[in-house]
Parts: sequence; structure tokens; C-alpha cells
Amino acid sequence: MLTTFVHTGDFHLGRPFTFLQQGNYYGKNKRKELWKAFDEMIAYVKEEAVPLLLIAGDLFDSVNVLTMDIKRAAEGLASLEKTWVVIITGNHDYHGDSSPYKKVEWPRNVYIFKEDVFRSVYIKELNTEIYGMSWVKNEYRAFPERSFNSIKLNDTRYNILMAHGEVTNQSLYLPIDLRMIEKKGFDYIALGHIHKPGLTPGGVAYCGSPVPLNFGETGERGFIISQVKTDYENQSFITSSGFNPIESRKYETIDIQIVPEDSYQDIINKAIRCDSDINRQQNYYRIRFTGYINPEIQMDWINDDLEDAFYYVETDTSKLEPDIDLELLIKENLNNPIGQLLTELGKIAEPEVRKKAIIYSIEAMIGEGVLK
Ligand SMILES: [Mn+2]
Repeated sequence: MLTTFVHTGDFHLGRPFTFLQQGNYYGKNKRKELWKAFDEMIAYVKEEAVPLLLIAGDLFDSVNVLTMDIKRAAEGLASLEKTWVVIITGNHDYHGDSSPYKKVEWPRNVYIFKEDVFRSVYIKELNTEIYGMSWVKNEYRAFPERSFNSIKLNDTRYNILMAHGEVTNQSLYLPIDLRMIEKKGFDYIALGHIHKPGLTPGGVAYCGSPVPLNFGETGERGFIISQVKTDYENQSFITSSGFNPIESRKYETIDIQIVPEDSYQDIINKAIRCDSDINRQQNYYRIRFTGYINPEIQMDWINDDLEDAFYYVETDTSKLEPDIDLELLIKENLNNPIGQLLTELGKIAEPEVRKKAIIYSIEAMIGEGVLK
């Protein structure tokens, strides 16, 4: 009898991480964090003696991950002596010629779907049948409807569907028609690919990435744990699912509004006040400056000046506008070379280049005392 199961996926183990800020330090830490999350998930399943673990694709980041990484994952899964592990492959770790799943020996408690049509595996002691489709190439524009339609569920069993794709009409990444697959009557639908976790009351779930992988992945991360009760009277199953968070460094994107009255130190202080000291020393920050800045201030060193206050920080100053009334300046200098120069610079088509050219010339003219 199935009592409980864990649904995870999208670990992207073996991913090489790159960061804008200095060297390989952050990439190495990120790699460690991914393995820590994997180990934590394994430890949870072991301690709670969870009988079934579902991995809904993209366990590995690519078909080129190191064999030592594949072995490490296989060893972790092998340590789950009381657990059946069922895996489908995704677009990143698809089961083609160089499949990571061909490179190591998988333990006996692990079942891997290896075809891109729906097949099932029945685990008798859990009275559970799991249907799954794996990726064997890196693109699917259509859902394998024919093989899906031929599925006939045995209602006396707990039935699970596993698929890696996108709930949408059109996609290169296996479009899934949710209403169509829900009609079949599965007790639980374990999806992978979308990294934002999501759970419907009807038992359809994206497990999400257990560790956020970039600035686009915000919010809580972890895996899904489901409890199953048998309703003997109605001969059906009642599933209740919840989210088990895993602690990891978060990605934060923060907008900081600058006004022309701000000094350079004011700007630094505003950036540092964006979050508590504990959070700043923990998470990844992308700080986007917006608004109008005193043209005397150069932002070239802002990242260096913020570094010590953060575990990781990257800054974006491209939305910042110099506080210059260009029209007024040109008007005031109509009959001299300054006015002529500014008029010419104002004609530069590319806005970023125009902005920089005007700021630098004005700074130079202020520096030389030509302009006040
Ligand atoms: Mn994917």
C-alpha cells in the first residue's frame, strides 16, 4: 500500500555556474549547494522511510556531465534501501546516444523510463502503477497522444503519471494539454521542466528546481511530499500534497531609486539598506539603479564599493539617467563651441552611447572649469 511519496526533479546536477562577480568562487559554492540539496532530499526520504521517490526529469544538467557526478547521484539513490525510485529523463538529460543513464550502473531499486512513448511500471507491494514518458532527443513539438490515449488505468491501483514538459499549446519542450491528461483519472500527475513549483488541488504538480539556478528563479524551493489514504468505502484514494522547503541562497533583484541630490555615499548607503546584514551575507543580489543622478558622479566603481557588504552583488546602472537639462544647456551655450558640441552629441542615435558621450563631455568640461 502506498502511504507517502516524494516528487522532485530539475536538480540540474553537474551544472557549471558562471557569475559576473570575480572568479570561480561563486560557481564552486553553487555546485556544492546543489549537492547539499540533493543529499538533504535523500536524507529526508531515508529518515522518513518514504517508499516511493519520483524524479520528473532533468536530474542532470546535460548529457555531458561528469561520470563522477552521475555515479554520485546513483550512489545516493542506492542508499535508499526501503525506497523505489522512478525516473524519467528531460530535455537536459535526454536518453540519447550519450545519455548519462548509460554511463553508470544503476541500483536495483531505481527504475528509469527509456522511451518517448508512455509505458508503465507496476510496484506490487505499493499497489501503485506509474506511467511515464522520457525524452530521448532534445526537442518535442507534440505530446505523444497516441500512446497516452491507449493507457487503460486499473482503478484498484494508485495511478501516477510522470511527464517533463510545458502546460501550453505550443512549445518545443513537449506541450501538455492539462485538461486532456486530467480526464484520464490519475491519482497524481508529477510534472517536471518548469522551475517554479506549483501544486493544484487536483493533484497536478510541478516540483520546481530544488535550488534556484539564476536570478529568474525566486521564491521558495524544495520538493513535494504527498500522503495517500485509501477510502475503502468508495474504493478510491485521497492524496494530500505539500511542499517541503530546502534552504539555499536566494536570488534577489532590487531596484534602487536615485535622485540628483544623492551623493555617491548616499547611493552606497541606499544600496546597502536594501536588506538586512544577515540576508546580504547570504543571498545573491542584482541591484538595478534607476532615476536621475548628478552627472558629476561616476558609477564605474559602485560594484567594488558594495562588494564587502554582500555575499554576492552585481549592479546594473544602464537605467540611470544623468540629471542634465540638455535643451537648457544648449540654449545657454547657443553661440559657443559647447553648444555646438552638445548639439552634435545629441544626434547620436544609440541612446546608451548618446547618454555616455554627453555625460563624459560634461564631466570633462566641469573638470576643466569650462562649464559650471
Ligand atoms: Mn527541463
